[in-house]
Amino acid sequence: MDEKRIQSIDIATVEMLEKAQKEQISTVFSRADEMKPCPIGVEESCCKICAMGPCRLPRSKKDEGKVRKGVCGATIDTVVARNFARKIAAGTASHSDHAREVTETFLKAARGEAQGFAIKDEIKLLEVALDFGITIEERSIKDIAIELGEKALQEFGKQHGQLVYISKAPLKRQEIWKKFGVTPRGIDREVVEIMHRTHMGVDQDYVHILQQATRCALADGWGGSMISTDLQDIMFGTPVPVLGTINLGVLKEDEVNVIVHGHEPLLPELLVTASRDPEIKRLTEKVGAKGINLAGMCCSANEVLMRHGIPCAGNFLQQELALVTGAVELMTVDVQCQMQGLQDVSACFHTKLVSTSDRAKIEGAAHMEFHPETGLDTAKKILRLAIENYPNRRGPVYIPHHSRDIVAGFSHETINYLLGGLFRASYKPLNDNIINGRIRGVAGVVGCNNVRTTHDAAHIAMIKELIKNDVLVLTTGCSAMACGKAGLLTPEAAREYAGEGLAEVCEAVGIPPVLHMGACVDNSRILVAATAMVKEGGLGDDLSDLPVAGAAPEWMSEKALAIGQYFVASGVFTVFGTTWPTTGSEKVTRHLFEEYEEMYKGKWAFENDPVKAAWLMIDHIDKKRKALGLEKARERVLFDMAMRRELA
Ligand code: NFS
Repeated sequence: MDEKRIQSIDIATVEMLEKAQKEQISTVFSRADEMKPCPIGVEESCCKICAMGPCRLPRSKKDEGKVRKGVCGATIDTVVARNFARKIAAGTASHSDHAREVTETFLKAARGEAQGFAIKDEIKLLEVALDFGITIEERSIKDIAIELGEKALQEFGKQHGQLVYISKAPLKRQEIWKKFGVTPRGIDREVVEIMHRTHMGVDQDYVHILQQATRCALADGWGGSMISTDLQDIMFGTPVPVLGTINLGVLKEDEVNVIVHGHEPLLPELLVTASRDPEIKRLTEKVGAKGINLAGMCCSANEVLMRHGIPCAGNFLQQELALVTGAVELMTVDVQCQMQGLQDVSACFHTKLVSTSDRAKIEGAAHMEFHPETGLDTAKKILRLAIENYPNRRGPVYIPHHSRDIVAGFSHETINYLLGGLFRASYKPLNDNIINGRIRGVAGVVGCNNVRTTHDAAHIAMIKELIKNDVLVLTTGCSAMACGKAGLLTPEAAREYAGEGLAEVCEAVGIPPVLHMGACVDNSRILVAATAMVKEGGLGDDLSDLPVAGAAPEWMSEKALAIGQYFVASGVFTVFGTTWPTTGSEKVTRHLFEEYEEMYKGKWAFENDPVKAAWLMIDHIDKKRKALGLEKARERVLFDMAMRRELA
């Protein structure tokens, strides 16, 4: 263990880690100190897809100059490409299975069979129905919604043709996808095909394997994730800017604390409704608590924060620490990013850990399954269990008193409206400010925390560097939460941290320099926003022409790789930090880091230093500005005093 390792830059996290250490509670941080990553696995030089291995193929002196091969003859390039593709399949499957659950619930809601759910955003329903080619005319909202639900569900099992949302992308982009044979047909089909192609003895050409990885990732970004976002918006409301609070300090000593953790916002929505039920309130008073305090964790937190202003307890690496407070009566978990370690931590306190999805159980945890037909009843049952558990707190609780105010909920629709106004909603002001150079470009900084690097540090260092240099940042997931805790999600942050040009624009519109766009599936909102920029005009005719870049500096999950791959295949230069999973093969890495630029006009990069990574992004943005003939405009903004006076 490295004694000097800084575990987190977040003070609430540091305080709770001290408590956990004192009380000898195992957390992801202590377990990471005890277990070094496998050096062969880190570079993905290991093949275990058949029982003749596992074959270990790390670089070694004795093999220098030779092609490393497994016992079946599979080259290191095939092995690394297979491993990479399988991760993308898993990431796509995760987002898309979430989308399937949402779609099935949506269909039940449309038919009036989902307890507590309704169609909230009728305007978005009509817009999305048009995308799906559904006739609107004089039809009822119910009819349209049912047809949309049915058509959306078909996207998963479709075998031929292309996904509906593919035609939302700029035409030039669609042509590139066609040219390289990566236009996704059906969501499930692309995932299944990766699993088949990477089985022993099937696809054994790394370029060809990665082609399918790209097609699968596009089925995530322009398929599963986009369907989730759209149908969730229609059912629960499209987010608009909302004031919220973030960090472990949102937990309350004298209230019943319930944390919703996971990803699918279905049950969390109903928990919000149930927490306002008079009977639940009465029960809360009966046990002597001042109220019910619902708080979010991980991407579920982003969902309920954006739509209801529900406080957010923290991001990925804080999940166990929330329980270490001893103040949490109950935590619900559904799917993804939930550590099994939660069960051990909850057992140290009175906390009830409750799994709620029929696809995920945790050994030892209670299980109360969510089904749309009885969702509200289940939500109330869960809250009753939490209330009954309030008197069982063991000893004094300790809540770190750190939390920050944030503004979240910048959907594509909101940005459109904020910039252009209700009657002439448009991206023109954003494009104009990019063209005149006040805004240098736009970066999407997203993704996880990873315990192998200081919690939140890379997100914050990278984003501060970007906004200081007039790059507007769009953020989601754990990155968005890191920004909230560091005070970057308020309009005031523009004056404090942003460069002069970006600050001027943010102050004029009243927005933060970093826009919280939601959960990880909402990275699809970034694709939609970028497409709107292209369609607005003046910045080229493809996503790859835009002065934009993407990053996930603290990634850890397979979903992050799927996201990165669809960003890259959509023409976006994308930088990852912490670790890179193809270092075992120079050919695979060269293909993704260099040859992709020729093919998809977007490419991957890896840089562990977040400030250097920010500069890779800024240099790329400047390169794109130059190609658009915009470099002069920025020089004027930076150096022309008359223009500065005019701005003032
Ligand atoms: Ni996305 Fe990473 Fe998980 Fe959300 Fe957080 S860890 S890939 S940001 S909570 S999905």
